[in-house]
Amino acid sequence: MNIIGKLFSGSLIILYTVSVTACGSSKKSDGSSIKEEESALEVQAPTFNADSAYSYVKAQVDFGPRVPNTKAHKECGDYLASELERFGAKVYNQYADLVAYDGTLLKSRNIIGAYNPEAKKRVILFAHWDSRPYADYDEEKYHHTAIDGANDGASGVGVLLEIARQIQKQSPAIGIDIAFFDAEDYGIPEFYQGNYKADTWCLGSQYWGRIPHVSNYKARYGILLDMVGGKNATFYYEGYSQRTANNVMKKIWNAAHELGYGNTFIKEKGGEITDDHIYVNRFRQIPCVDIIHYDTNSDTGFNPTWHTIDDTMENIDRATLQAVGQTVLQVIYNEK
Ligand code: AHN
Ligand code: ZN
Repeated sequence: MNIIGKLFSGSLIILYTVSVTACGSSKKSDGSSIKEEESALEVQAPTFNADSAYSYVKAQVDFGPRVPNTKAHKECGDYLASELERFGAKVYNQYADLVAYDGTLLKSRNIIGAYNPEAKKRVILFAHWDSRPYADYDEEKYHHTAIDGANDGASGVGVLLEIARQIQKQSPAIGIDIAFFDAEDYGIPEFYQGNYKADTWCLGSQYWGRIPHVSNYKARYGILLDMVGGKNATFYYEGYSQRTANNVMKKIWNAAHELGYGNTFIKEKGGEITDDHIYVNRFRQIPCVDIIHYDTNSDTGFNPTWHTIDDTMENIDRATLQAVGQTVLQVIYNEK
């Protein structure tokens, strides 16, 4: 869009000096004009508070490991639903008995907070809130120890609770749904001796994908936050997101770079990961992007504390929460 177009378009005129450098049309040598990338910073998004997000991560960890069928899980579920309510969302609870890889029935609960529920234009933000019953990437003696899941689970939920708090103060132009999926991390462990069973991860999102909290649920796109609180976190283009939601993914990474988080959001390809976004996309045809800590130097591809007993609060870094939270806020406040 050129400057005149921008002045008349109703977008923020005060910020046009910023956007002129990044947008506008330019003439190619053959005389035709090409539209350049628009700046992600035209709209003023609220300021994400990482201390607040950190406190929501800690509150979850303080319950103990949130393994389905435990007291900590039950209590944390109640806490999350009440927080979403406190932040003004319309809250839906989905209870389901989901069958784990070994036949265990998991008393599961997906928790969804809807903002502006009547709006047709929607974006869904999600994370898993359960934590893994096994430290199966730790020493063998810890394989059956449940992890704190400060990063793996609680970090994404903590960032989303802070986003919920911001939405209550100043609502974006579109409807937002915040979904906390259960039973993501009860997937088949390496040490299991029984028969292999496919699709054992992401049981909560698989359930929601088949039976969403409102019938015929649709959204423009979805953003999954998984392990978004680790130290020196790096987020690469995740393979499945790239194939099914390339435009949204580029939009997120561009926003991050404009906000100064270029060292965290790396514009290079990472791995392809089985995660909740796959099922939200597969069952509901919603393009989804997984923002997930990917480490090119580690054996697992994930951060060094992944599925170990070291996935604790000591390894949570507010700077990472800030980078992810501010980026996601910017992206959703840009939607119209
Ligand atoms: C697998 O390990 C197959 N997928 C990673 C999904 C996950 C587990 N995210 C967090 N914990
Ligand atoms: Zn996990």
